[in-house]
Amino acid sequence: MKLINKLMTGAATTAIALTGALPAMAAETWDMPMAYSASNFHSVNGMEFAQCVTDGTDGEIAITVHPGGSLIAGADIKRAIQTGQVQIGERLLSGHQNENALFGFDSIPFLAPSFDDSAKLWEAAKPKIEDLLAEQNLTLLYNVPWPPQGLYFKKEVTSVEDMQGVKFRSYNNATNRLAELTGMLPVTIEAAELSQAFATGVADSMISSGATGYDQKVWESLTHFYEVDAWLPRNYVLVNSDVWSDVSDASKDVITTCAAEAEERGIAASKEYTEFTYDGLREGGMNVEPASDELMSGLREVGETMTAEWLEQAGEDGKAVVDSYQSMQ
Ligand code: PCA
Repeated sequence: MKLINKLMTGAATTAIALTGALPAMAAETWDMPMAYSASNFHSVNGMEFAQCVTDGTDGEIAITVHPGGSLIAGADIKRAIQTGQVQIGERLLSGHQNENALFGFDSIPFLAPSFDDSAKLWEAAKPKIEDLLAEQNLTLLYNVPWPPQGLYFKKEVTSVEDMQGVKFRSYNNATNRLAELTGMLPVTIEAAELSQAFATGVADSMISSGATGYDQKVWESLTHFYEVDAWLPRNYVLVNSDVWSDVSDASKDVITTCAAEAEERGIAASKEYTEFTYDGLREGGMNVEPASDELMSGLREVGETMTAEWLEQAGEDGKAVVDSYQSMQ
């Protein structure tokens, strides 16, 4: 065989081999760390989203979910996605208010205390948050609010004075600041570590949703939940922008469709989970009731301070978000 023929045959063989290998070569696995327990509604929703992508792309992109902070702890998930350590993941962005105050737009006390208000606030904030994420090599696929935040204690609390000196678990700057302004002692603890933290007395209180108290069976240690409806913080599913730009148009379509469905499903689950988990806390033996007027008025004062501080930190962009939200009311 002449050399040229040999080469051609070689090339043809390689081409056939490549074609045959294409589906396998194109197949990618994306690791998706999530910080909250496997049974949490965000995690269940994320697993459905992952399945939707895996099925919809015919395995071209297969997503493996790692809930409960098992692969990466909540606080480190954003960086892991940014740097490409993982391709995709879910994070509570208000946990990064130190980096940019805008990330805390969803944790301003009493600004948007219902699901409807929270949806409007998100609409107002979305362009700015997406820009901010783009600067950080992150692309937002979907986000879902937690149910309204209320206060958990190990005793009856009817005023801010009763909160003095209590050890308080925080999950972001806003919760930390709330503790400081009410005379509590904040300690940052990941949701996945909560049952243990309460059982060992590292903390005796927190602000969170009924969902997180329920998922972590906090009735084993705590006794009271007060409905405060302070804010509805959001979890965001983010993909590394370099990874995203390499995705084929067809797969992008599949992923954005799965993401839109996940967002809708997640919001519905969050709404449903609110009452369901209050009932669960009651069944666990906790007192679940609205906060007293006195407690609420003390918290509102604290909320005013926190709102002013946030507006100061978030500058013009922050003010634009709040103004745009208020114009929708
Ligand atoms: N649960 C999360 C954040 C907000 C919520 O309801 C947590 O407590 O960590």
